[in-house]
Formats: sequence, structure tokens, C-alpha cells
Amino acid sequence: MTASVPAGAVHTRRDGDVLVVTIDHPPVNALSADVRAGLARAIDQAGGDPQVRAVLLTGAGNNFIAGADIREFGKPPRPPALPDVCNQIEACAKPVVAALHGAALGGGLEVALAAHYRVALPNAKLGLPEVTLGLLPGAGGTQRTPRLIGAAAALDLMLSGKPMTAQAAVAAGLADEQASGADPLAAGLDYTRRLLAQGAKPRRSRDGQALADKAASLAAIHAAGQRIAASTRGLFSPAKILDAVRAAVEQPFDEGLRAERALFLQCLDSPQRAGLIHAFFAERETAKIPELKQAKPRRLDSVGVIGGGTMGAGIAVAVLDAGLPVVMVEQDEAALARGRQRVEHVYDLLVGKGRMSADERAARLARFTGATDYAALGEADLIIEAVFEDMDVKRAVFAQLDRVAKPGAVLATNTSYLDVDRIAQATRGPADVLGLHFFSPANIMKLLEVVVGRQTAADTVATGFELARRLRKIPVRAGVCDGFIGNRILAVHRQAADMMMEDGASPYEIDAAVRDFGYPMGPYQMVDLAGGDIGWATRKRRAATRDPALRYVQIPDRLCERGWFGQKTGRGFYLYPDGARQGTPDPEVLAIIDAERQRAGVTPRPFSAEDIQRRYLAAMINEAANVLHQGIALRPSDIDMVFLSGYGFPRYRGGPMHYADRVGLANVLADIRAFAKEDPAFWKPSPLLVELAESGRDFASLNQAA
Ligand code: 3H9
Repeated sequence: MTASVPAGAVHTRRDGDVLVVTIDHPPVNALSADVRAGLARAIDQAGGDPQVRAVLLTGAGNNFIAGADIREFGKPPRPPALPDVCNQIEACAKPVVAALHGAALGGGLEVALAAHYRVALPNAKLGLPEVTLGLLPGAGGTQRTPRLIGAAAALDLMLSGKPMTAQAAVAAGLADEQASGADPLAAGLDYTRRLLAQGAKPRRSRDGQALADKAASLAAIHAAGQRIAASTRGLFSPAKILDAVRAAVEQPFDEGLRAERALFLQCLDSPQRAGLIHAFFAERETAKIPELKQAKPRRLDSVGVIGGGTMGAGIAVAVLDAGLPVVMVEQDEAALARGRQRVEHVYDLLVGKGRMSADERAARLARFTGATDYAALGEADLIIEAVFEDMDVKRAVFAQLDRVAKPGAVLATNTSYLDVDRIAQATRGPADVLGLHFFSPANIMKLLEVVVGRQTAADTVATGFELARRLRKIPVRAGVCDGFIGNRILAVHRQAADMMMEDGASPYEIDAAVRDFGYPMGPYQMVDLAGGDIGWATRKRRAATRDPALRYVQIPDRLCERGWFGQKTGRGFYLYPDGARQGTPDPEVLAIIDAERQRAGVTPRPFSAEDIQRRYLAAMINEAANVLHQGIALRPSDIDMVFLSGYGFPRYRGGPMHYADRVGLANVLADIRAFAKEDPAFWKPSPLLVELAESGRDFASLNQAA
């Protein structure tokens, strides 16, 4: 054993005749410029040291390497470039072995593929997730991977972005051996020594033969292109991945690398890359809240759910899925039985599709109990109310909870609009009360708005975030206002859509324009899916307090008055004959809209898709700026996350605030001022938007400050 040579983020140490190279760059060993330089130096060192017969690459901590340092993208490049480092590793005259544990992702897997041999620990995840960031593997991954495992398997890896287990990687030929144990160094040294004993020489992925059948490879590319056409609608990088793999099939290795580089740079320059990487970091920012610096979560071993409707049952499933026991309380045995059936139905579907075993279903349901008496909630650490959306009903529930909940239990309301402070006042301990606004279906949707009331204690908030962590949800901290972050903003851009509808755009044109922007469905398809009666109830509740100066479009009410609530009633804005899930335009709806235009004295005018998108987005951004200005959201990127994870905003556009920055806040403000000439009461520029636009700043500058 000889002395170790520290080299910044990469350490080298000789273990007998093996040079052990350890990437040690917390938290995830991302390939920063220092790491790349350290790797290049280590390979030079191995080449120049006659006592070194082989090189072992390992990662310190929980991962091998999580990939390129994505914080560097969009900044001036710093040498050495990762593709050059990979080529240098591959060219090394001595065998290079990579021992993989934890994440071996993106550029991390590309480093491993440039090595000559790979041993993977059971917990290793080998993947090329660049597509999720708007990129393609740009350090030889598109050329080496298909040469090792064939075009079809390589495309699966690159287009899905999903990692492989160690076992699957060995079976596919991406790794050579699966080691047992949890110590990458020991496993790597053992494997390297065995290779040396067998006289193993460098074996380069560039020489892999899995693309030898050119016709089959081209057919695989064609098939993959057809398979993903619908699922990657609007995305830029998937087609570039296909092009890069085509280059691997058709061109010699070095030319393929050059093609990959050119395609990678196109992706790097695309706004989609910026949007997706913004979303990656935004998702990790939301859990950074002031309360977590002040307090620890309370105990969280059992959960009570009040209400067995769609929402309550979905919440119960989410909690059961996280391994926690649930007590569901309903008013009577019949309602409780329906609640239990809803929970069972979710698991029955999963078992039916082969996605859950019958044993697992039984294990989850064994954690579920039901009761019709609130006393059953006496032991719950956290109780979530999911009853009818009505202030008096909710206050009555909380008054009862106040009597039965144990001291220190956290009491949560799943209201989507109502004043959490008023609900909290129905108890003697408002510090224990918060809002947990789940989105439907609650066991699937990632977003959870954690609504912090005026008197909510820091450890109550921390417990809400802890629940989100256990449920693998994306928690976003919200203050109290009508609709919190998401629904408050939604109400305003829905209003902008309604105004366009009355002014001349059909709901079908509006939906198409919003889909063209990248949403999976338009606002009126959404209303039909959720049920028009829900928004109608809210509009009726707000009728008394509505600002009379604000224009009120009555078209949606006309449909609701006819009982046309959408899919569940067979018609809404669209027709759903015979239980169809896909709606068709309804001439009667267009006639009702025409009659409403006449009643309101509106002469219809045409709207292009661009007109529709600009108004829709401007209304969203303006209200989002108000939400931020009033401290309802902590930071712009939290609002982005609400819309990305709860409302279908296209992830590749980064969310409304990121999108606004890209369009330019001065341009958004100019639009709003132009629209205000028609309707100054609705199009009131947000003071924050004005301030930022006029001082040449953007929303991103507030993220950094948060
Ligand atoms: C690429 O490789 C391109 C190449 O093909 C070509 C180049 C030429 N960079 O997720 P966590 C941070 S593209 C910088 O909470 P976990 C993260 O922000 C890359 N930072 O932990 C967080 O910071 P903070 C392809 C990164 O244990 C902290 O690390 N690779 C990176 O739940 C902990 O992260 C990927 O797409 C990064 N690459 O999950 C993999 N990754 O504490 C991306 C993470 O300040 N990473 N951070 O909030 C992951 O999927 C997960 O982070 C991982 C760990 C599974 C590794």
C-alpha cells in the first residue's frame, strides 16, 4: 500500500498494483469541472506509474456518480469536457474497472461505459435519464450503449430515462458481474484482482458488436420512433436520441461521437433543457421552508381520515401505500362501507393488472380500519378531514375533533378553497391545525399544498411536510387565501378563458390552443372531467362577495343549470355518448354560447391560438405574481411546482414563472396593459410584476433571494 494523493474531488490511492480512484464530491458525486479534471489526472497517473496494472473507479458515499453537474449547464463550459475524459478512460492502456453502487446515472454511467469492465452492487441503479432533463447522453452514451446492448435495449434506456437494476444490467450486458455485499471498494478490488489473475486486457465498449445486424438495428430505431410518437409529444430531445443512435448504427465510432456532440449541443441550447432542469431543482426546493429550521416533526405513526368519498378514500390509499395505518371515520355504516369499497377498488384494479400481489393487497388492507364514531380517532397522530366543502360542516367536524383527538395530534383539513384560520378557530388548539390540500386522485397526484394558518405551530407544519415525504408527494407551502396557490390562480385564468369564450373563441378552440401549448387537456375538458358542479358550487358561494365591477361570464352556469356537469352526466362542454371518455363538440353548447353573447351584447371576434395562449398565460402569471407579492407562496419556483405537479402545465416549459422569465416580464406586462384597455377591472397589473419588469429583473432573482 502506498501513500494517497488527494486531488480535490477525486482521490487516488494505490492498493497493491491497483490504482483506486475515488470520486468524492458530495452530495451525489456529480461530474463538476473539478471531478472531470481529477479523473483525467488519475488516468494520467495510472499510465505513468509502472507499478499500476489496473485502475478501479469508485464513488464515495451513497452513489457512484449521479451524472453531469447540471448546475453547470447554461454557463460557460469549463474544461476538460466529459466526452474527452471518457475517451481518455477508454484509451487507457491498463484495464479500467468501474465498481457501481447507488446512482450510476447519465454521465456517471457514461464514465462506467468508458471503463473496460463493470461490476455492480445490488443497490446500483444504471440509467441514462438525460431525456428527463431535455438532453441526450452526451459523453458517448448514445454510441457505447447500443454497441454493448443493442439498439432496442439502448433506446429503451435512453427514451424512458428509467434506470436498470444491477441484475437487469448484467442480464442485458451493460454490466459484467453483480457483486454481493454493500462495499463497492471491496467488490471492485476483488473483481479487479480476478481480472488481473486471468490476464484481462482493456476491452473497449467502442468495439462492442451488438449493432452488427444493421437492418435489425434500424428497424429497432423505427419501432421506437413510432412507439414514442404520442408519449413524447412536444418534446425536443427524444427525436435527437433516435438520430444519435442512427449515427451509431450507420457511422464509425468517432464520427458517431461527433454526431452525438452536435445533437447534444442542440439540446443543451433548447429552452426545454432550461425548463426541465429548472423543474428538477424547483422540485427539490419546495421542502426547504423556514419552519423546518425551527422545529422537528411531531410523532407520525398513525393517521385518521374523516370522510370516505373519492378524496377521503384516495388519501387513505396514499397513506396505506406509505406503510402507515389508517382509521377512516364516516357518518354511518353504509357510508363507511362505500368508503372501504373505494379503497379496496383501487387495490383490486392493481391486482387485476398484475401490478400488486394479492398478499400485498391484504397487507395494505390489514392496516385499514373503519369506524362511525369519532372516538376511534383518539389515538391518531394526524387526522385529515375530507368531508363536504362547506364551512359550517367543516367547523362542526373540527369542533368534534377537538373533543376526541389526543393532545398534540395534528388536525388537517383537505379544503381546496376555504379559510383554514376560520376552521382552526372551531378548536381550542389552532396551533395544531393546518391545511393539507391533496389533488385528485389523491393516491396518484404528486402535489400536496401544505396550508399554514395564522396560528399554525412550526412543528405542525413540519409534520405536514414529514407526511408528504413519507407519501412521496411534492409539498408546497401555501398561506391562507381563497384557493391557496393553485386554485386561486386557476380561477383567474379560467375567468380569462371564459371571457375569450364570450368574446368569440369557442371552448374547443380554447382547449386546442391550451393543448398546443403543451397541456394534456384544455380547461373545458378539465371542467368536464372534474365535474362542472364543483366550480358551480364555488361560484355560487362567491356570488355574494363578487366584485360587481368584474365581468362575470354566465355560460358555464347555463350548462350547469341544465344538469350538464361533464363526463359523469354524459354531457358538459362536450358530448360523451354512451359513456365515452373522449368528448365530441356539441352544437347545442355553441348555440347557448351564441345566445349568451347576444344577451351580454357582445359582437364575437376571432381569436388565434396565439391570442388565446397569450391571454391565458398572462392572466396566470399576473395572479401568480399577486400570490407571491402577498406571501401566499414562498418563492416563484414553488408556484411553478404547483402548476407542474398539480395542473398539467408542461414540464418542459418549467412552470408559469419560469416561462414568464423566458418570454420577458416586460413583454408580459405590455400584454396585460394592452388587454387592460378593453377591461381594466380584470387586467390589473400586479404591483410585483410592474416592479420587476420596470427594474429589468425576473422572477428567478426572487428564487435566489428566497
Ligand atoms: C448528464 O449526465 C449529461 C451527460 O450525459 C453529458 C454531459 C456532457 N448535478 O435528488 P436528491 C443535487 S445529465 C447537480 O435530493 P436523492 C440535488 O439538487 C445528468 N446537482 O437526492 C440536491 O441538492 P440540494 C443525468 C445534483 O438521494 C442533492 O444533489 N443525471 C445532481 O433523493 C441531492 O439530490 C441525472 O439526471 C446533478 N446531476 O436522489 C440524475 N443530482 O441538496 C439526477 C442531484 O441542494 N439526480 N443533485 O437540494 C437524481 O436523479 C437524484 O439526485 C439521485 C439522488 C437519484 C442521484
